[in-house]
Formats: sequence, C-alpha cells, structure tokens
Amino acid sequence: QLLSLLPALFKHALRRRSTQLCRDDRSYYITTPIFYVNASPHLGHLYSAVIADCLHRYKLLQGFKSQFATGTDEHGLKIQQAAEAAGKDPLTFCTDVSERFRHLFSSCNISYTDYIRTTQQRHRQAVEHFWSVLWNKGLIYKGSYEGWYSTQDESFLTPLQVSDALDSSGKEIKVSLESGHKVEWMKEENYMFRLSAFRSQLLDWLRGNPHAVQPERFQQAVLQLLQEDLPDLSVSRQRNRLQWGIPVPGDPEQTIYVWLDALVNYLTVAGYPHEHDQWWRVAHHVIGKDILKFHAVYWPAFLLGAGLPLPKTIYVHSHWTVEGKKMSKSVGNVVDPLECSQMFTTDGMRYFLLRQGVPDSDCDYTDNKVMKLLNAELADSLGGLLNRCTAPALNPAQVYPCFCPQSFPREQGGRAVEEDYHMLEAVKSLPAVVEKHYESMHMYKALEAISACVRQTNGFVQRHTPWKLDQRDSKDKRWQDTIVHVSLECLRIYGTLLQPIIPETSNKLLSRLGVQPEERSWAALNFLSRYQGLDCPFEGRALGVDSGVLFTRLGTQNVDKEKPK
Ligand code: MET
Repeated sequence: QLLSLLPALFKHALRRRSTQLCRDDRSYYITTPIFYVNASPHLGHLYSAVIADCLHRYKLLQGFKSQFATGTDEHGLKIQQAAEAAGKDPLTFCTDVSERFRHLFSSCNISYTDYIRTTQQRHRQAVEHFWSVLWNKGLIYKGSYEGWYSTQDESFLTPLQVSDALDSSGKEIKVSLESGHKVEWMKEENYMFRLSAFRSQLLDWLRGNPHAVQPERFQQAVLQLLQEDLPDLSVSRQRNRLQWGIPVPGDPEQTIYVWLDALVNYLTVAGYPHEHDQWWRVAHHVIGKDILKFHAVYWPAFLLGAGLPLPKTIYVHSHWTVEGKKMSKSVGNVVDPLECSQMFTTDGMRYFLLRQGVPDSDCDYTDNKVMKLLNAELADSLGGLLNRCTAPALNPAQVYPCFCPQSFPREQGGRAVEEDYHMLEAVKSLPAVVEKHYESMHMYKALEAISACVRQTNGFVQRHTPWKLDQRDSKDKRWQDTIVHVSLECLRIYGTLLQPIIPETSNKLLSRLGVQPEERSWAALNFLSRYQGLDCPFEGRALGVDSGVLFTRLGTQNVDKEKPK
C-alpha cells in the first residue's frame, strides 16, 4: 500500500520543490554601499542610491519581492579621528551624520526597506559570528603586518601601490597611487586572513560567471587584479591604535578591520546569522569603482571561506566630476545633492543622474547641463505631449477616446503613414529594450530609448495635426480620437516604464491618464491592445484630474540662487 502512495508523494515533493524554486526566483535583494560618516553626503552617494532604488522599484513592478538596503559605515580609524576632531563622542558623531544620509535619501524618494548602521547590535552579532566561522575553519591566524596603510581609504597597500609626493607644506610623503591619499608605515600584531588561498576559486567564479561584475570592463579589471600576487590580508588592528570598532571575539586587544566589519552588513540585513537564505541567495550590490577590490576580491573570498553563496551581481559605477574637475573639499566644488534636489526637484535630479550617468566612465556635472536636459526631455518633450493630448480644445470630453480600427491601417483606407508604423513598432518593443538596459544598470540607454520614442510620438501628433480636424465630421472625429488614443497609449507606456526613475512625475502622468495604481505594473503594459483586436480597459474612461504642469520648466532663477556656504 505504501508503494502505491509513492508516486503521489514524489509528485508532492516535486511540487514543493518547484514552488520553492518559484519563490526564490521571485525574490530580489539589492544593496548600496554603506557610507562612511566622516563627511557629508555628496553627489556620488546619491547616485549609488538612485541606481539601487531604480533596480528595486523595477523589480517590484515586475512582481518580485524585493528588499533594498542602504545605511552607514561607522567604525574605523577614519571615523574615530573625525569624531575626535569634531570634539564629539564617536556614537553621537555617527548618529548625527547617519541621520543626514537618511534625510537625503528620504527626501529623494529612495525607497529603502532597511537602513543599517554598523553600530547596531544586530550587526555586531553578525560580524562576531562571521569571524568565528572563519576562525573555526582555520582561515584566520595570528601574525604580524608590516606595510603601508591609508587611513583615508582604510586600506593596506603593497610597496608597488604607493609613490612619493609632497604634502601641502612641502613635506615629502608617500601616497596611494590609486587614490592619492596619504599612507603611513605600520607595524602591528594582527590577525591575518588566508586570502592567498582563494585566488583560483575567485578566478573560477569570475570565469564561470562572466556577468558577475558589470559593466564588463570592471570584470576585466578584477581578473587583472587576480593576475597579481594576492597576499594574505590583515583583518584586525591593535586595540591601542583603534578602539572604535568591534573587538575580535576572544581577544579584546584587537579590533576587527573596518572593511571586514562593513562588508558583513549585507549579510546582517539578510538576517544572518539566523535565517538569511531567502535574501542572501539573490543578493546584488551597487558600488562605486573605487571600492571594487573590496567587493570583488575580499568579499567573495570571505564568503567562500564562510561557505556562503556569492553575490549574483556586483554593479559598478564610475564617478562624477564637476565642471571637469574632481570633486574635492579643498577645491571647494563638492556638490551637495540635497541642495541640487531642491533646485531641480527630486525627480529632476534622479532623471539627470540616471540619464547622464554612464557607469563605464566618469561623467561631468554642471547646473546648466541639468537645466537643459530637464527642460528638453521632461518639460518640453514629455510634458508637451501630455499637454497636447489632454488639452480641452482637442479632448473636450476629457476621456481616453476610442481607437477606431478602420481609421488607422493604411490597407483599410486609414490615414496612417509609414513613420507611424515605425513609431508603433518602437513603442511596442520599448518595454523589452528598457528591461534589458535596467537589468544591466545602463539606465541611460533605457532613458535614451524612451526619450527617442517620446520624440517619435510628438512627431506623430505633429504630423497629423489632430487639432485641425473637424470634430463635426464623423470620419475626421474618429481619426482624431484614434490619434489621441494612440498618443495616450504611448504616454501610458512611458509613464509606466519611467516609474523606477522619476516616481513622482510618473505618478502624476499616470494619474492624469486615469491609470489606476493596480494597472501600473509591467504585466499591465499591453501597448495598444485595440490594434491587435483586443479590448482596451482604458477606452472610454474619464481622464484623471488635471493637477497642473507635468514638469515645470527651469530657468536661471533656479540656479542663480545664492548658494549656502
Ligand atoms: N564605507 C565604504 C565607503 O563609503 C563602503 C563600505 S560598503 C561595505 O566607501
């Protein structure tokens, strides 16, 4: 009898396995770096956050369960010294600056689901556990470190990574070749991690996962790093040098190295050391190129050591310069992202950063560029299109008018021309194009494609001048309705696809079109279903209320304001 039950049991097990697979497939976990609190937020921090926010919102629209973590990195020598210089106790100092990051992110609609601070108890527990796992596996040993250290980068450097320089008073110093920051010779008793043992596993991981690090050039850069010698890594500092950090479990004379501490934050948020599998197995990191080695060499090595899965993707972005110069406190050209979002609106800044930011290479910020871009693409092109289709003169009934199948297709005596078909094709394939570019963090390419389609739709309206048609003539009226229907359908697609980038403006646009919240997901896109002979849920529906201009044109008054010092 038991035997006869077996097929059923087997089926049941299979079903459970497939639901589980299904559930896992639909989970997504995205992180930003956690930011050092020794200085105020700058444009680059907002850029990382906006990229991650876009990916998180995009996945939610696709029906995923998504978790999005950001936060602050609060331990280490650099923070200890910054707190001392500010005359504050370290935790108060950290709390103050951490709140500034949180405030910036909330003001810019960064919809994080968890905000982690490395000074939290849950994180300390995770780091201690993680350390003990590595220790118990014999991957950490007591040794001594002698070499260069950059406090600014909280990084150990080999002699080949430093060079001679002069400081501001003309004194000879050594600096990191990569960052230009001052380095100091350090000789300490430390705990060391057997990084050297992981070189071939890291190479295997990268070769087996050609998209693990994106864009491609950064994957190549990591492979290059792995060609060089990979010495063991010091993972602690003497307590007498560094007090502001988590003590090494079982050795209160040593403090855990800030980068080991910081990287574990991604696990803490996933629930480590408790149940963390659901999120950890679908982790994706967004980082700046300056911290590539920490994320694509040290972090995977630690994880391999601890027997945990590696992140699915490490998305790397480049930096922002300002009017051609590197942002720096001493030059005085650090761009305050909060101030910018007040000048150009939150959506304006988000749009600019993602439209102009090319992950592969550094990009340049100027107020003027922001203004020009937003006026052209959001105010004039997108806003203009919405205005035209909803203007009471053209759309007196304020509805989503009917599409008349006979008045469109040329072959049935309709009035469409060649370019109209090109436009329909472009808009129909737009979701797939946007999806591909969002997935590979090339938001600028997605926005380029959307923007090109908006231009085509404006061309379509312009070409057929629907406002010149006689509304009393039934044929003309049907054609006019069809033009407006097609244009509104285009706008609905643009509004839906733009939600991850400019959530407020998209909401305004979709609300004006009368698109309900549950009709804004990827699954609801169905462009111009009437053209395929299917029903269109919007046809005949009243438009939403007119809550004013979609995106107000910016003028010099927006940028000429006296900037606070
Ligand atoms: N605090 C680092 C930075 O701001 C990032 C740490 S991410 C684990 O560069």
